[in-house]
Amino acid sequence: MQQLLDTAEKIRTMEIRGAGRIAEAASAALRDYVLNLKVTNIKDFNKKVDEAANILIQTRPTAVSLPNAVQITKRHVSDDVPGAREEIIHNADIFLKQAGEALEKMGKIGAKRIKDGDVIMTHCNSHAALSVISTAFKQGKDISVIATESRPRRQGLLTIRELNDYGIPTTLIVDSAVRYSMKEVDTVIVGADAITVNGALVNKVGTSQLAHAAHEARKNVLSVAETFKFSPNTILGDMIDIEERSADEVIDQEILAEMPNVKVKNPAFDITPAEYIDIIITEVGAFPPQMAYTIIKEHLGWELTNIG
Ligand code: RUB
Repeated sequence: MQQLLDTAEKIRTMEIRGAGRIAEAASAALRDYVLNLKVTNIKDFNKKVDEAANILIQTRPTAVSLPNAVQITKRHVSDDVPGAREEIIHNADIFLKQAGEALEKMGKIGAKRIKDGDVIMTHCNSHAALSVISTAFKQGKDISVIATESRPRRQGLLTIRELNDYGIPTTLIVDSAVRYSMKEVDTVIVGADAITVNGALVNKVGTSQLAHAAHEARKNVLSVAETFKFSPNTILGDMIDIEERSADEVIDQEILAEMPNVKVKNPAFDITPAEYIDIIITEVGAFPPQMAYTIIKEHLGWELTNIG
């Protein structure tokens, strides 16, 4: 259990971050947990697995990839412990393999939407978005990137390092310079923490204003999202919970304490409506956001009738 708790803590504190990476870490943690789980009856086994799954799911509320990965990993039909254990280990191994392959496939599909000479704007630090950008660059396309800082956690600094290491010409801007810089941009490429059934994109706070500015300037907006980032529960009317993080990330607590009339709000994500998104690049193809229901139905295997 300690190992699983360590992973949960790393996800909570964002040592492991990004919707894809937290999904992979949770799936691997659950696999390693059942590997060492010393119970002999299936009822106890299932109870322990559910407890462990809940610990992982509760670490961060917004990225749907996390509960999806946990569900995909823990489901089993065996009613004996060795069989159930084997199924969960197998599920995790397949999930991790497919997640790695998805990044590559999305890179190839998305790169077709990038032309020679394009200027791309990206936000935060998305491995999926970077896969598309780096694939286009490796194909020899002469591209450059404008990357936002992404306050308050400044994930943009991770992005510019990665882009620099690829050799891609990159400009760092502060988040408030997005609209001013949009005139230079051809395509906006961002990742996703969740895609809802009506095709809305939930991603790092600031994504919606970036998409709004792109829409106003008639620039394309691509979101790159593995199918496991689509949210089945939104079919049931559930809303995506937007993570509210600590004020410490925005302002020093001592300074804040000097101003009793001031409070801080720090939402980590926001919601971009489907009409601001041109296409969603998944590992199974490029789709308009309006096709989100089909993706959920066909690729997550969940329909209205079988969601718990
Ligand atoms: C990260 C973020 C990323 C998505 C997609 O937020 O919003 O755009 O998670 O990332 P945080 P990826 O830093 O708060 O986790 O494409 O790597 O899955």
